[in-house]
Amino acid sequence: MEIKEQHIAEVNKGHLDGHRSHFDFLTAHLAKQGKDVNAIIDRLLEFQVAIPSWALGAGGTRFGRFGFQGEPSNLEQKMDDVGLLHQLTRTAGAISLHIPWDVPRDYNAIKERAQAKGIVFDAVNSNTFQDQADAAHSYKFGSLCHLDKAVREQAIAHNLEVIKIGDKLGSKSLTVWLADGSSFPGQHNFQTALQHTEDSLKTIYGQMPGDWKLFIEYKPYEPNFYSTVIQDWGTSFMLANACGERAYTLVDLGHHLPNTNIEQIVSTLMLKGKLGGFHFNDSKYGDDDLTVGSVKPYALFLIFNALVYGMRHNAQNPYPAWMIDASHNIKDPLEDLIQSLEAIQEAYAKSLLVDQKLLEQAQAAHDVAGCQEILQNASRTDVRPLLEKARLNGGGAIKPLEAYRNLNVRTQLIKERGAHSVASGL
Ligand code: LRH
Ligand code: MN
Repeated sequence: MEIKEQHIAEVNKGHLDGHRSHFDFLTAHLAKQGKDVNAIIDRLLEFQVAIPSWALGAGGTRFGRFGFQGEPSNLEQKMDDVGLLHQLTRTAGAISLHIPWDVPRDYNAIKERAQAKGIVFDAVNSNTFQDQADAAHSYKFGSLCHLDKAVREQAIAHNLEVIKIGDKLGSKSLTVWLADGSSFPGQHNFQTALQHTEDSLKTIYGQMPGDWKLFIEYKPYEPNFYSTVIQDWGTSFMLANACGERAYTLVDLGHHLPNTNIEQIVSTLMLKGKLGGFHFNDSKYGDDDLTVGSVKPYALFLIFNALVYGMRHNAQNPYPAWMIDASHNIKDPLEDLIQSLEAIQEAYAKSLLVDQKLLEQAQAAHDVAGCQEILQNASRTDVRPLLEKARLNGGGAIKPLEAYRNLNVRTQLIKERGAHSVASGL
């Protein structure tokens, strides 16, 4: 399934006038505030988010999975779906693979397919939280932290294999998330588990190509419910420092205990040059992996405000990796991802409107109410005309979700793939 440029031009026709009047009104309003709208639009277009290969089908929970018709049943079809998202949104120009769920059969064919769709390979993800049929050892009681050296070595070898796969595709980073932990007090010796994990990560880091980055993802609980070895940003930060300068902390928005101040974590990691990237999603309670911005859009804005400040003031921190990590239990996966991409672009655009100079002055004057006004002046601005303009400039759809529906993409995918095709992944 390909969406032709003229199809997008066709669906845009009905929205051009509305878009232009909103855009002109907003541009005039922002120009009065000295905002460079064109610079913001360029930033939005260069902002490419990696789509998780494991979130292109219907996810599920332990209570069940409700399949979605026309799911991509192999990596080629997953590339096609990311291509569709990128055609409509112009901000999904990358895919993040999860191994072994998405091992390429034909590397050259996959690379050509990606190139044809303007997609690059972002971080590859290892998986030592599930046992593979042919595995000699089980990860039931951990992987890189395991008491048994043979299990740790198996997990290290898997990560090195994942790097090899990513290297053949042009990826330049490995994300390690470990389910390793315990579900009952007394089950684990915390120190032994952490020391084994550190040594194992250092071994992986030591054999990573010199231009690669290691992203260490933390999570407080699930699937272990008493302790997780890499439970919080501090532990990930400590392990990244122990590994070396090309090891960083990866922030999955859903991996925080309720009411954690994530924007402060982001600021701290950027100041220390150790923020590697993000797994964007939203949540109400736990690691719910909901649509980005669907529950706490203001929290997302505050995180981007910290990011924009960091990207301006912390040259010591590399350009972060932007990735989505969501699971779609009841929504069409592509519609869900289109909404997530919109929410990410919206939060970024609003954060670019924050008058950081004015904020600094208000902070210096301890004008607390003034500080809030400066932030909310930006977050209360309807920036959607800027997102639409960026997409138009990039050849995308003014209203991607509406275009997806008007072009009957899902119906076409079901025709091509059948109603019962199932995607590998969560
Ligand atoms: C763990 C996680 C991790 C992935 C997995 C699919 O909760 O966020 O990033 O490996 O989801
Ligand atoms: Mn994640």
